[in-house]
Amino acid sequence: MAAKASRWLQRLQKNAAELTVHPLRIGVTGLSRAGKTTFVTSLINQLENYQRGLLARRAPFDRLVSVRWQREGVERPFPYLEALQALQADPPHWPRSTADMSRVVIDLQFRQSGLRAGLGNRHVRLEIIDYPGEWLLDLPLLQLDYGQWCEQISAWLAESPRRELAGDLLEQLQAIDPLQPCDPQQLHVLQQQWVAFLHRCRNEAGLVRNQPGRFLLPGEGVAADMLDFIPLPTVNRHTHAEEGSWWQQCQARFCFYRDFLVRGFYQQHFSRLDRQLLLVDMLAPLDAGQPALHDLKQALEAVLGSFRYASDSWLRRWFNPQISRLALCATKVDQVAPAQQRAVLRCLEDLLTDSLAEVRHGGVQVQGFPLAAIRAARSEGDTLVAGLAGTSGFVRYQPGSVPEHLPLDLAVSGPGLPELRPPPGLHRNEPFAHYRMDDLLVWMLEGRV
Ligand SMILES: Nc1nc2c(ncn2[C@@H]2O[C@H](COP(=O)(O)OP(=O)(O)OP(=O)(O)O)[C@@H](O)[C@H]2O)c(=O)[nH]1
Ligand SMILES: [Mg+2]
Repeated sequence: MAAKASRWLQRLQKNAAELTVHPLRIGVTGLSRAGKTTFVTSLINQLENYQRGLLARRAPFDRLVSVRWQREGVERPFPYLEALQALQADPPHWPRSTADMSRVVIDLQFRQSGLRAGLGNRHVRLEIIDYPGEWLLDLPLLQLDYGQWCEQISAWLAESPRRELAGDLLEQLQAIDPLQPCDPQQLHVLQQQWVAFLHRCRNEAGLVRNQPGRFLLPGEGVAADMLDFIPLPTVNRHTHAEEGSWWQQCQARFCFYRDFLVRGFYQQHFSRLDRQLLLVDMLAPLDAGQPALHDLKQALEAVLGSFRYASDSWLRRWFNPQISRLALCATKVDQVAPAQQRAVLRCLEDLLTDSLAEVRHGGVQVQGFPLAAIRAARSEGDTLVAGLAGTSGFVRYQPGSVPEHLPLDLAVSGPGLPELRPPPGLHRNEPFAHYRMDDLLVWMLEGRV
């Protein structure tokens, strides 16, 4: 009788364990071109092929019994099949650039070990949210009013290279009297010019602090006319004007942008994340030189501001964020020799020393990974062999060296890297060759399986 009751209890516990879903929400972010789409594609591929890739021998994946990528019922689904199509084309090419957030849901069933071995499988639901890091650059706006924002933009416009890139737009903006009635058509034209200026900042000078972030990456569901506002250099925090004035029109839309788009994103998505991956292409700015590195530092410091949760921080009070682990990933390190990959990560950590200390101080564990989601280059001796983007042949090259550490003035010469295309022969049902995707996944799941 007792044996029967205990078997019954065990079966009940097993059913309960299998029915309970343990969610793990992972945010993936990075500035434009950081490698997010390629990373998420490789991550799904590694999980789908866990039995044959490097994951097969790593705990807890050695206890993984099934993986299901949810194809239906996911809001704003990540374009996995589209990305695979690009990578499997002949010649292969990289997935196209994305401009909005997207989601992936993957169900994982793990066999339990030790005392829980008889209790059935543990069901972990990975929810991955890929969103543009540029959206985090808007975080400081939450603490500014329109006048303070105008003051800040004026200070940025006073310095090179923004001053030169703005050209006569700066004079046009200075000519506007904020107290006069607003001309909606002129406002629209100026807003378009501001967007074009932000594109120049990003594309010509490699600058990354481009505000408002959603002027470059609006995302879905934002009415275009709500983005019709511009910074006015003649406005400061004391300016005030009547209904219908330039000041009033711009400040009302700025407030909508700040309170609904920026704050809404934090409330809806960001505050629910358990883990965060921050992807950074450190190699391109190392090659571009000092101004690009300087701007990357500023931008990433602003991004990392979203992960500072010290008990006295306003972010903790407003959003009560749950992120407990942050992976800082230097991406695309397959482009340099394996012996230099750790130096790329070290340079990135040097760039962010103070901000990382702040993040850790707020109780978030931070770990760095020199990562390649997909190895495009094969190393042979001290050279690399890879296909160049836009061609069909292969080249053998020797990358220049990556400094062991970044000097304080950020004056370095980069390794001078060519742009590569994806390797041939990628297939959905074969694990892609990578660097350290397995280490990263193990770290992300630690303590949750
Ligand atoms: N060698 C190498 N190049 C990569 C890798 N991942 C990305 N790249 C390169 O980086 C570019 C940008 O990668 P994406 O994955 O599109 O980056 P993203 O962050 O999604 O970019 P946006 O959608 O434009 O914001 C690709 O087109 C490739 O040229 C990698 O693992 N290895
Ligand atoms: Mg993308």
